[in-house]
Amino acid sequence: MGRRTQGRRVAAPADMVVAPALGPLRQKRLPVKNLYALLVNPFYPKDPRASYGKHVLTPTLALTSIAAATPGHWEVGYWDENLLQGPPPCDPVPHVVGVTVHLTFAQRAYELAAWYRARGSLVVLGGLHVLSCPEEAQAHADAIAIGDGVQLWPTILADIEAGCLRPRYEAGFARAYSLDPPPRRAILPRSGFLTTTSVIATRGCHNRCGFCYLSTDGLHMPYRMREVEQVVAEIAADGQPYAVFVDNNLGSRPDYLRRLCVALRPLGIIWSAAVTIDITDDPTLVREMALAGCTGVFVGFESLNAGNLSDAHKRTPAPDDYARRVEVLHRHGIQVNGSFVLGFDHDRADVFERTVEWIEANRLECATFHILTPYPGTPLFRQLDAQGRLLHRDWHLYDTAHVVFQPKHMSCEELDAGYAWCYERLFSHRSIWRRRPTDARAVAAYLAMSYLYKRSNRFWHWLIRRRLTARVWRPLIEHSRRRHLRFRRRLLQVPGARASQYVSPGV
Ligand code: B12
Ligand code: SF4
Repeated sequence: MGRRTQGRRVAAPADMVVAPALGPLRQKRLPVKNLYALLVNPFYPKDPRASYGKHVLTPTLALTSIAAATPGHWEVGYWDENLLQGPPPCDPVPHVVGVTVHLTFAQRAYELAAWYRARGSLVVLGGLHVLSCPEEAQAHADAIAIGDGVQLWPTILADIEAGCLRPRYEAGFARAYSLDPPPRRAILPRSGFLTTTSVIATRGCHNRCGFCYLSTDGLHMPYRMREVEQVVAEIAADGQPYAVFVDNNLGSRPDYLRRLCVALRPLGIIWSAAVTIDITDDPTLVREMALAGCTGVFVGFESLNAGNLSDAHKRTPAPDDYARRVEVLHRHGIQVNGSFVLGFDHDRADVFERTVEWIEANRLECATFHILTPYPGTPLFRQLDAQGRLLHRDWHLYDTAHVVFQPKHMSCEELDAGYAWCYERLFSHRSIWRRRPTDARAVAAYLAMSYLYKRSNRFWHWLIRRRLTARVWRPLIEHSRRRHLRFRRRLLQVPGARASQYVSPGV
């Protein structure tokens, strides 16, 4: 029993945890630049216990999607505060500022809104948090967009031009996804991200877990799929060796995923995606994924306790079958990044060690841990609120790295310390070593990736500030891609070949 009761506090550079200063609210007004829209992704504090790499892995698709829906006579600017280049620009003062809002950075979004409005810009807020808390967001904006911004943004800009901006615009997510224009990635600072190809093929999920934002009141997001040809053309046009699918669950419709894989194969790229573990129901689909360039999947296991999963109404294979299923993915050279939620009602103080033990025993290449977090508007939020177990509504702490509710079978301090311990242990030399691939030939690449990507936060900070992320990572990704192409050829030649001998380091 090596678990400490107190998680170690890890120091973080100031600019990773504190948003850049904005300057005085009131100052001499500069002229507003007509027909210029600036799109902003607000700052959020980074948890130093997890890898900083994930924050610059790939950009959010919200702003590039909205940029694509902007009429041609508007100029569009982009600013991501998480690239650590200081406060967003205000010379010239934009005519319109569009800000994407998640609950963890809602406060920062409101500060930015006040700052730009004081300078004469019109501010439009959109995103998930605006959908779950519209009244709160309304107070800070000239207009709010509830739901799909791609549909709403052109109307909002047209109303601004006509001088009849309304305070609230609403659209659902039921429109055919293939009608959306491809995201406008040309506006991105390409050097700032490991890859600019964040791409989305589907929307929604066949599940509706009680803690997931997809079960937010008023959010009707049927599973929607884009034409595979559209997705492939979009990836090809961005010209990057590595793509990240940001779909909630790329595997909800296995027949669609199979078609997508067939279409992706000729591109010769590598990619990763979030899926549920039932993807392994059919190993031939997993093989198709490998042949199409899938090097890693992000799997929401959530919990190893069946009671927690059934409380959350998650339709999933039984946890005691997870290990076999992880092996199906590994056999095909697909790395597994498991996502685990801590603090469910069936979790007791032993959940931390049991979870990490399982991760190590099954050699998961990576894992992410989340303290159970009730997003406003979800069934979980309602339940904990009704039980009087919410500690506060400070949304910036609803980031899955802080305890915001009273757990059932442990204290808040135990949950906090257990969460910290999980990361500490996962990134320890011992754990990295225990999780190495069984094939000795794959170990060096695995170790290089584990140390570089997951244990080098100081290095990441340096790269982000200097905008060197793309330049430094590109050769490594290219190397991975070439190794993977060799592995694919082998997989085709020898049906049933075990991939572990050829496992790619992935990213
Ligand atoms: C990529 C991603 C990341 C990336 C980058 C995120 C970023 N902010 O840049 C990384 C890996 C860094 C990341 C980290 C985290 N993430 Co994240 N992430 C995602 C993911 C997978 C995709 C986001 C995306 O591009 N979506 C596609 C776009 C098109 O959809 P959208 O954002 O909803 O935008 C549409 C509308 O909302 C609207 N809209 C949005 N903004 C605006 C703005 C305007 C002006 C208008 C008009 C309209 C509009 O129009 C868009 C088009 O329809 C989502 C899940 C998902 N599939 O959405 C989770 C998600 C956003 N992440 C989530 C969380 C919890 C986190 C973390 C806190 C988790 C953690 N502890 O590590 C961290 C930290 C981030 C933070 N503190 O907020 C939650 C947020 C929950 C919530 N209610 O806010 C989500 C929903 C995942 C989930 N299932 O719970 N994440
Ligand atoms: S399986 Fe994942 S994406 Fe789907 S509803 Fe559950 S938590 Fe959300």
